Amino acid sequence: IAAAPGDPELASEASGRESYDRHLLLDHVVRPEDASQRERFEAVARTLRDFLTQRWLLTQQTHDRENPKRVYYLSMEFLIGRTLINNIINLGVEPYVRKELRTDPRQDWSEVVETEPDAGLGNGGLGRLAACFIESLATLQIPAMGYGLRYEYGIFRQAIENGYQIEQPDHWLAQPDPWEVCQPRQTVQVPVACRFELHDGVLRAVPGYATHLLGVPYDRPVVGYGGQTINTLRLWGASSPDHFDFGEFSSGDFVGAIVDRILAETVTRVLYPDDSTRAGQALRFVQEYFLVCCSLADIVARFRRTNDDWGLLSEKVAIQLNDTHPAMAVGELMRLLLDEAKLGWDEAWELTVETLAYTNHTLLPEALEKWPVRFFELVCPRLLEIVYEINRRFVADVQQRYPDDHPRASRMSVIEDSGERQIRMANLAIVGSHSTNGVAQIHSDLLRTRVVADFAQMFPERFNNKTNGVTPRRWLLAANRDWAGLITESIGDAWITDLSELRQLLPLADDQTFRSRFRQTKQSAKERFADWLRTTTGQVVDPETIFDSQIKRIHEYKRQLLNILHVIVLYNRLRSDPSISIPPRTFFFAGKAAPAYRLAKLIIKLINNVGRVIDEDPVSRGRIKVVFVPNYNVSLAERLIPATDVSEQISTAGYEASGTGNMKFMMNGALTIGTRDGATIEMAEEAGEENFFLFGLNAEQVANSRQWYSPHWHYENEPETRDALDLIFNDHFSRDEPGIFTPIRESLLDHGDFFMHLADLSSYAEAQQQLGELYADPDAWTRKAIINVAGSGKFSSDRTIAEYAAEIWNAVPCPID
Ligand code: DL6
Repeated sequence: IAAAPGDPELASEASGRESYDRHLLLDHVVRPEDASQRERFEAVARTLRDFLTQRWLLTQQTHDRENPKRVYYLSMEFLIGRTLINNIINLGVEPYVRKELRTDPRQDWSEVVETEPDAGLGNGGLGRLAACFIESLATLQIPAMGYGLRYEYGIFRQAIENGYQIEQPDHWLAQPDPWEVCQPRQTVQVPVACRFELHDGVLRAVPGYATHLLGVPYDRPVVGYGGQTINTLRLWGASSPDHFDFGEFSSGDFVGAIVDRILAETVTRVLYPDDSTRAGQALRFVQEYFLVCCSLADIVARFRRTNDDWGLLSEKVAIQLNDTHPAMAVGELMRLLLDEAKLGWDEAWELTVETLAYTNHTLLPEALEKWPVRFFELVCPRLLEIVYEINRRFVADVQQRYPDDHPRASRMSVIEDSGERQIRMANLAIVGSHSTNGVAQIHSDLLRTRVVADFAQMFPERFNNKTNGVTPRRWLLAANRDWAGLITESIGDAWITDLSELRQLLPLADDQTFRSRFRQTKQSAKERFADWLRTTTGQVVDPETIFDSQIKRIHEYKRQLLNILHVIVLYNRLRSDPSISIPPRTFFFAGKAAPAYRLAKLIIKLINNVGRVIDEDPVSRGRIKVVFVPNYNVSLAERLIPATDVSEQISTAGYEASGTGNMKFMMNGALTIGTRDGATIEMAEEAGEENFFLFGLNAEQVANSRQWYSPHWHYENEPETRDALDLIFNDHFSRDEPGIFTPIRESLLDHGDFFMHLADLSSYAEAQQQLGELYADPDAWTRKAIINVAGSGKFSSDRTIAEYAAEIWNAVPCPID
């Protein structure tokens, strides 16, 4: 399309349709009237990509010319979801695209949008945050690039069979992705000191080789709102050098000749599906090394194109490490500066520390990565040498500062010596960077005072907080068209790029007409969701009931178990007195459990079984309902969040680093029932605690009561708690499979209930009771919901990114003409 990007006026009337037809014909050899839905989607997406390409190139040219400081976001995960509708909205071409599509009578707008598969290149919050961040970086016109891996298989597809989670592969790239552009000319080499061989289906690394993998870049446009800046997300695909072993080939071993290539491609084949634990899988180690090597080679090459002086590196480059997964960057950047730039150690070290910054995303000790030294020896021995030297110097510093404190030096060492020698990646990241941040105030505080207190004492200036945020373009403007439209009609559209503008809604909380219009938007979102659920899963829900959602990874600390225990409490109340009044409620659960996390998978089974029994029992049918929506992903969140009245944020206090789903619900007008944890604390501060349903122990109480906490006490002394548990243990929900929930009993009673479900159950039930009473008063409920939306402005990722830019990266916008 020969038109000014982002300016539909200048696109000739026919050009969009022509380009669409041309893509159908040339890419698929099909006439428009014969095209399949998938082909139509690809043609629309490619037409749009044509449309934005000039702007994309102009962004790169401007950055090359202006030579500004660039930000690089390194992340093993980018949970992108769908792209089409968000690009259309951010480019401001929606009316134009809709009009063009109407010229093809067989083209259905929503079907086109929904044909796109979710790019599930992440597990949960950490990956989705990365996707929000790159969108905000582009919107704020900051010269930035995301670096990640091009997994052929994203997070598994979850099916539910007989209540159990079944994992199925998600081959999202089975059909060509219209957004990506392969850039083979910018392929990089990744040295590896071993060879990979396949023995009986097991991948083995054989030491003693000097080979390399190839990192092939696949670029995706990241369109900022308004279409001014189009940044790049570069995902690396692994390959092997393009050669045949002619000896093997001519002897007839064709398979042997190409096996290297197949093994090399294995590196980026699949995303590891566990979000909070990391058993030491060697392939994951190679993935992390591969991401770091490819990205740093690329970053350094770009820097050198416009800068002769290595000393300018940290003035021109900021690299943010999304968790410790890319923390090998500390060693690899040192290697580049020492071995390739030939700098001395001190200068190289200063540049490394000033260039890198690290974000921590979890306080769970099992999620703090450690890699066996032998993996480094096998794959990247030079990196190990450098890490040893970093550590030798660092431990010497510690000993000099705290001369008699040997335990401190050993706690802080980057190398763990007890048992198998391992590298502590969080220690490496903190030592080798100038900034360590947590993702909500409480998380940053706990990080500083508990998890890595020694480091915070030694480097207090390095520690800071950056409370998470989410992009309002995806999570409000695109996901909730009616509500977004009503907001814009009432206060203008400045909120789209300055979410603090939502404060202007505050007086409207007292406006009867506005409240009733808010309710209409909520009701139609609920009806739309109910329709979608019925047609896609066959499950029928009543949109007149309260929609209550807990959607997130299934994990003990997130306490889906607490939610379902409360449902059982309600069920027992109905069983003992069917005449009591309980506001009709639908409890939605959605989320994936790590395939090896047995208790989390059993919790899914329990939720499904409770749902079935409640449906079958006349005493509860139609009054409470439990729905487990399978295969939670970004698109499902985009549907369910606008339709939700009650947001469940009920983690054990001190364990949820921030949460970001909590923010999405808040801006979409749900009321939160939650613990004082993560960013929920700041959300309640913004909206006023009186507009929240907070309950349970706070983080300090959780920590202080560990010594004496007894779940048995609650079981013995709280009749509702005991009755709920007994119903589970007596197989009321597992008549066909007696005893299956024994591990839940063991966890809650015999093993001490580490996540303190029973400690919080009664105050949770009490808060739920108050919530139910408020819902009976629609005006009072709606008033609080609007106040919540008005208070959600802080939780835009634009605000978060502006803080990173000002306080960590020292980066400024670079406007594109
Ligand atoms: O910072 C994004 C997100 C937080 O909102 C969640 O609270 C936190 O659980 C999540 N962390 C992870 C952990 N992965 N690792 N390691 O996903 O980060």
